[in-house]
Amino acid sequence: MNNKKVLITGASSGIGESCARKFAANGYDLLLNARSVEKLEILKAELEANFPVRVYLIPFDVQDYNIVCDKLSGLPAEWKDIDVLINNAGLVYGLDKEYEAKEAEWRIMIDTNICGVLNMTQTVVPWMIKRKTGHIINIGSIAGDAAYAGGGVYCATKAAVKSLSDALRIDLVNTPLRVTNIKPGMVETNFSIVRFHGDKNAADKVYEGIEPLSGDDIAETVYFAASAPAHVQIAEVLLMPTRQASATVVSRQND
Ligand code: 8X3
Repeated sequence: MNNKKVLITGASSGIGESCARKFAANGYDLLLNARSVEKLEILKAELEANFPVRVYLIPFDVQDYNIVCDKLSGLPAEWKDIDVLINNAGLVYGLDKEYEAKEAEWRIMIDTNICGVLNMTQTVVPWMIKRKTGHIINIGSIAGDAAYAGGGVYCATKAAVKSLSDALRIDLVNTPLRVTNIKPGMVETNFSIVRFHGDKNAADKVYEGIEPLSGDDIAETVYFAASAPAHVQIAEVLLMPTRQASATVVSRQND
């Protein structure tokens, strides 16, 4: 135990779940958020069995401002002392052309990937300012640096995460708080399975002939940023597989 607390959104799978394991292994108490409480309960049992840490579950959808405010303001006082906020919850739907993307899908991407980050930030950062300590780590994407075909809305949401991170860093410059934007390239999680609406074959093709990053690879970098000395602010990290050079340039073994 190190008496520090981390809040992770989207903690029931992928990068969020890996971050939960990494921070638990380093003695952080954990506030874990996701939509599904069942998966969180399994993770909580595993973490508390393996590490001397406490886990508090906060299952809700980050899309809704009122729900986020309500659930977080109802936390017991000691759990409001959040040292690290990892805004990880995010998703992608489809590879449709921008003018053909389905409204219900692009709205969920915008509401989760952008509004979700804002909802959490607006609630937690004032508490951090009051305590004069805190680190906001946003999970952006290589997709926020340059758009790609069929990625219009997803790329736009991750470009927004970069702008929100940069502006927050400026807004907090006269405080001890730090802001980091982690921008992964190809990471094999359920990301592509969700993109292709559960079509595992389509998802597997994305990573064919290349060794993608894992959620654990990203968690290492997130933890590196969080554990840097207090005077060091890692503003951004862009990381990708060795055989990836940009969002669209990838070398596959069978090329
Ligand atoms: C995920 C990166 O390029 O697969 O955020 O969309 S990409």
